[in-house]
Amino acid sequence: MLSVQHWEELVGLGLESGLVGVGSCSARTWSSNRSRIEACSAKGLARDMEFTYRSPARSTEPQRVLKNAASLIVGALPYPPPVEFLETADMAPTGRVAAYATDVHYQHLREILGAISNRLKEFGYRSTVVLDSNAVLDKEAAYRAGLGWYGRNSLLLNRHVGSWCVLGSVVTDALIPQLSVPVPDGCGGCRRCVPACPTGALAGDGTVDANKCLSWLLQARGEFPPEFREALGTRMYGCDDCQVACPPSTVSIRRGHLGAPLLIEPLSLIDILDMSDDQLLTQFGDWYIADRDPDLIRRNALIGLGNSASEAQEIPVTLHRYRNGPDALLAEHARWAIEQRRSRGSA
Ligand code: B12
Ligand code: SF4
Ligand code: SF4
Repeated sequence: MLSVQHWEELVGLGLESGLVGVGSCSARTWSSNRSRIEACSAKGLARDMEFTYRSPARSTEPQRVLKNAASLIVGALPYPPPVEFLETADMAPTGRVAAYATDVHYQHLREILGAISNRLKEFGYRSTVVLDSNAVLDKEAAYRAGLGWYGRNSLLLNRHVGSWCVLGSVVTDALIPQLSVPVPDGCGGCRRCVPACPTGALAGDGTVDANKCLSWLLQARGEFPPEFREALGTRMYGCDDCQVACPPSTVSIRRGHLGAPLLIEPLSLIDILDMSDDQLLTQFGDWYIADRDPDLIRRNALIGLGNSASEAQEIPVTLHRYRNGPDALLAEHARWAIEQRRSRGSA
């Protein structure tokens, strides 16, 4: 059993390194979550996602990560919200990236959890870091560790920073003496995220329908569903609308818990459509892209050109090049974009 003194040292280490919360929970199998994932799959809500859906038994048994695991030490790392952005006709067509992907937040969290894990090893325990993999349900670990509640937008909401945090754990064979208590629901009667979702992907019971969620559709293989192309706007990776609409998350911005939004280089949609496969995979290598297929990035950029308010002269040139190009999937998305611009009176 880890001593109280050692536990307090680990919590202090996490908080001093920037975590907004550190808690712990048991590594015993999370059976109710397994049934819930299976139920989501059975209802068709998972579309073609793999992740934790690939093996619900594995993702709900932390002991498969580390033999004889007794506990998880869970951390939440806050990140700045998205920058407000309005594209105008005289600007170059610009792609948008969700706030969580504007910096290497997962890497920062991995380093902090790595330091906690190393300290545990110095105390004589075994431990390993897991985050954003298929091995453990990160939100469930955080919920059990008392770091927040499940919002109707399906995200884990922390009382200080709302959902503007990434989550991860250290799985260890150390038994933690003071296991945390889950936080009660904080959504109450609020339902703002449900109508704020541009595609109606939120059922309102904490589940997301991946068939409609832009965040998944941007990553998924094949044709982008025509009925959601206009709603995509100029997003290139991720979607923040169900967080931007969320009062606890917005309040955390006003209270200054998150720091200033990160300004990133504008993402030129024309440049993206001019890049080689290698250039695309180098520049966007941190993104999850199905099969590492750079055409999926091009597909999304073509839809972005169709929706862009920009009147840059390169747009029709690029779209016609792709419409007449050899790739049937990209040609179809370019045709859609040309039609979309024409219907708005743009070139
Ligand atoms: C697959 C995945 C996605 C998928 C599916 C999302 C989903 N809700 O399942 C897609 C690609 C759509 C996605 C999008 C996003 N994701 Co994501 N994603 C994951 C991943 C890899 C697995 C999630 C998972 O297991 N889903 C399976 C389903 C069945 O789980 P679930 O919906 O959470 O259901 C659980 C609850 O319902 C709970 N539960 C049980 N009983 C009950 C009862 C009630 C009443 C309720 C409400 C819930 C509940 O049990 C279920 C099983 O655990 C995790 C990382 C990880 N390894 O955990 C990141 C993760 C969830 N994603 C994250 C982020 C940041 C995002 C985005 C915000 C990114 C963006 N800006 O685009 C969006 C948000 C979309 C949204 N509203 O959820 C963060 C969330 C951080 C947080 N504060 O919650 C995670 C935890 C990554 C990380 N390590 O930080 N994601
Ligand atoms: S990420 Fe976007 S599309 Fe997905 S549920 Fe949230 S608001 Fe809807
Ligand atoms: S918008 Fe309201 S209902 Fe949705 S997650 Fe936030 S607090 Fe909960």
